[in-house]
Amino acid sequence: MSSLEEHIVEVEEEIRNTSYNKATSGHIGRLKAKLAVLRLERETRAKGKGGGTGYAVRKSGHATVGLVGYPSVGKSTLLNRLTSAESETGAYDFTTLSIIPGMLRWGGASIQILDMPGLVPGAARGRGRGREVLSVVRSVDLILFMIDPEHTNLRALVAELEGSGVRINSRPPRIVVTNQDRGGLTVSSTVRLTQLAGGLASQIAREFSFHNGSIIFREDATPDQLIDVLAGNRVYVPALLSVNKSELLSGPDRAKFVLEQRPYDPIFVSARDRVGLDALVDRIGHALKFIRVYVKPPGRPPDMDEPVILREGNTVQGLLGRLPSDLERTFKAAQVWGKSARFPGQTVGRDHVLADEDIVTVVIARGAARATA
Ligand SMILES: Nc1nc2c(ncn2[C@@H]2O[C@H](COP(=O)(O)OP(=O)(O)O)[C@@H](O)[C@H]2O)c(=O)[nH]1
Ligand SMILES: [Mg+2]
Repeated sequence: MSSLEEHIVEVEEEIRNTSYNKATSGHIGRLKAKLAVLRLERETRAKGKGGGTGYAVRKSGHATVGLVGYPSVGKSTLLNRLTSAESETGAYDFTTLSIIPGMLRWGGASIQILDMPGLVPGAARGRGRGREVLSVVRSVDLILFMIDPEHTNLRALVAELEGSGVRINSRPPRIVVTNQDRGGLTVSSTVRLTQLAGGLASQIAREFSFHNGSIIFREDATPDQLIDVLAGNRVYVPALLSVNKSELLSGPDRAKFVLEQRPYDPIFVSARDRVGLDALVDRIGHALKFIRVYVKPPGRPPDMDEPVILREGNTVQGLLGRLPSDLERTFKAAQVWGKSARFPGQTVGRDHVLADEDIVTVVIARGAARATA
C-alpha cells in the first residue's frame, strides 16, 4: 500500500470510529472533506500512470444501462434473456474489461445493457480492474442493481460507487461556488443553514485549499453536499433494484426484502425462468425518460411514423445529432409545435429543450445546399 493509500484508510477508519453527534459533526465534516481531497489525489495519480482514463465506451442505442451486482446473482443469465444473443459483442472492445454489452428494444427505443462484473467492494483501489469499470459506470444513463436471496448487501456496492463520486438517485446540490483570484472567502445563503453553521462551510472549503471566492447556498445543504460541489467530479445517476432468483422467495420473504431495501422499490424476477422480465424492462424504459420528437420537413406534413427518440432534457442540438450531419452544419433555427413551444411554430435555437411529441422543422441557412430535412 502506498502512503497515500494508507492515509486514505486511516481517515476512513477515523470516520467510522467517530460516533456522530452534535459535538462531533464538525469534526466528521472536516474528516470527510480531507478524505475527498485524498481521493481526488488518488485519481490524479492514477490518471498520470495511464490507468482509469481513455476508456471510451462504445455506447450505442438511445441509452445505456449498467448492470451491477455480486458474482453469481444472475447478471449474465439476465443479459442473455433480455438481449439478442448475437449482441454485437464482436463490435465492441470491452474484452479486456470483461464488460459485456447487449441491446434490447423498448417501444421505439434501443437500450444498451452493459454487464459489469468487475464492480466489487475494493474496486476504487483498483481491485479487479475496478477503476476502469467505475469509469464506465460513471457514463451510464441508469444503473440496474441486481441482488439475489444469498447476496443482499446492496449497501457495500453503493458505498463503492459513492466513494468514486457516483451519486445515486439524487440531484446536484443547490450550491453555487465561484472562484476568484483574491479577496478571501464569502459564504452566504438564501435559507438558514442548520448543518453547516458555525464556520463549518469555510473550514471544509479550506481543506480543498479554496481560499478566494464565494459559496452561495440555495438549500440547507449537508457537509457531504458541499464536499461534492467542491470536489467537482460527481455524476448523478438514477438506479433501479432487481431481485433475481425470486422463485426461491415466499410472500413474506418478499415483503421483508421490500422493507430492507427501502427506499428502492425492488423488481422481483427470475431470469432463469423468465418471470417478471417484461415488468423489469418497462421499469427500465420508464426510468430512462425517453421522448419522441417528430421531424417536419418545411412545407410538408411531419413524419408521424418514425419519431426521433431522445431523452428528457435533450435540446434541439441533441436532435441534430440524430439527423443527417449536413443539417447540423447548415442549421439556422428550428420551428417547434407542441408542449415545449410557447406558441405553435415558435422559432428557437440549438439550446431549446424539447418535450415528448414535439414536432420540429429544421430551418437551414439560406444558400445551403440542402433545403429540407
Ligand atoms: N434459482 C435460480 N438460479 C438462477 C437464476 N438466474 C440465474 N441463475 C443461476 O445462477 C448462477 C449464476 O448465474 P450467472 O448469470 O452466471 O451470474 P453472474 O455471475 O451474476 O453473471 C447460474 O448457475 C444460473 O443458472 C434464477 O432466476 N433462479
Ligand atoms: Mg456473469
